[in-house]
Amino acid sequence: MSLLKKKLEKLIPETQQDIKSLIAEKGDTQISTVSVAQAYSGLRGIKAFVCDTSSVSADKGLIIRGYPLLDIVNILPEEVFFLLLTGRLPNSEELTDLQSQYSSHSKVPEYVWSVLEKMPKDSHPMTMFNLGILAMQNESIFRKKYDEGMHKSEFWKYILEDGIQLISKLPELGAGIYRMRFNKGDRIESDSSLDWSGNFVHMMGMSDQGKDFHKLMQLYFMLHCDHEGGNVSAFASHTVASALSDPFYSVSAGLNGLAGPLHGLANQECLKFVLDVHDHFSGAPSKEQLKDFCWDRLKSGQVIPGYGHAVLRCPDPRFTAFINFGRDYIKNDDVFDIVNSLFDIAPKVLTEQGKAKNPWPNVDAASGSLLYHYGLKEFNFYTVLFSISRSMGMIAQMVWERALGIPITRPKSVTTDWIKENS
Ligand code: CMX
Repeated sequence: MSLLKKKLEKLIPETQQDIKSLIAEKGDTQISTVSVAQAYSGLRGIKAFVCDTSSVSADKGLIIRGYPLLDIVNILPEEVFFLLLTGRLPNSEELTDLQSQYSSHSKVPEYVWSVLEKMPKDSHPMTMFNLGILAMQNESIFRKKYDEGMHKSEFWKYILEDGIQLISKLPELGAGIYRMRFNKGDRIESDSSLDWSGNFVHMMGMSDQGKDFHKLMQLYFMLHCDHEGGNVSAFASHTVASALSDPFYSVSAGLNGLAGPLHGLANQECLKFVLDVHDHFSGAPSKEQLKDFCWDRLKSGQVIPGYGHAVLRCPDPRFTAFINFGRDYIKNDDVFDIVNSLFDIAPKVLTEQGKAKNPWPNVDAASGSLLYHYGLKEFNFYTVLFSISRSMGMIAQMVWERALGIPITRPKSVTTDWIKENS
């Protein structure tokens, strides 16, 4: 048995008991109310379910199991997955154990490539990635065990098993799609001596970008891992998984939400915006020019990608971590300079416009410029990287939802007539 599973076997009964007592003691306490305006506005701000893997505070941003993000930016993505699931960082034996599981399950079945090869050559990489995950649903152990009549107390174990299978395969799937979609040549065999991010860089064919790019990918996969439970992708995967759809179905569903331009696709949109600025001014513009460019964009009814957030009311610490990386490692780069200038200008423009509740940058504002610097220029691939990482959060949330026996998601909708009669 893996050390991660062993740890969870001990932790889960303790937490089940703790929550049982909490519900017995405080089950009737109100934690939220819903106004008519909220009912028409994306459920914003309504506290209606629990997610313990991470939380997002308006003025501090992401906190993972009690650790403010900027305190743990240097940990590996493998470590953050262990942390999301268990509430503590792995020791070196536990880390090696998890890494060896990732290595042993990294191979994507051949039939997946046959499916992807049949797709139109200009398919969006996110469509290919999500379809690849869905195609692998045939591998689900949870589904097989469910069909055999497994007891519900066993659900979490096979969600974990599927989850590890899936996470192990995502670097090979993502890298293979990159090479196929952008004509980079044959797929490159996985190298089990490398860590999860290093193996991804190797299979992309980008090892020649050196250790700084490897470090950037470790940071990238760590920073995007989770963002509590209510964002579109987490909530979509939570809802689908609550029907006992297995992790392949549920993660693919969540990632279809991540592919929207107001969510994860904003990283591709943001770099596109920055490159438009660069092309328009044939280099980095002055602050006045950049301000006018932002205003033109707003006046044409488009958002400034990478800025604003439904929960945050401060610069996203994930943005800060990326900007710090860029300032440490990247010199004389017009594209990164524009990202830095935007950080100065865009919040002022958005504040002046007075619509966005949060004028500050989110995770998507800087990441693309760093990838671009290291030669990963195909920006419609960027959301696949976000997806590889975010799958960890979805899986961790799913394991706990099944362990705690959270039932099928089914909030109640009402009609406009009902609101008129009852408000
Ligand atoms: N540029 C222009 N207008 C913006 C804006 C931005 N970056 N952010 C918010 N606004 C506008 C909204 O479109 C809305 O306008 P209307 O009243 O005309 O509809 C108004 O300000 C109020 O919106 P809000 O309450 O501040 O923001 P929401 O909670 O509704 O939406 C988000 C949040 C992220 C979708 C929004 O800020 C946005 O569209 N940002 C740009 C896209 C982006 O960067 N998304 C990535 C978010 C992080 C992630 O999930 O990856």
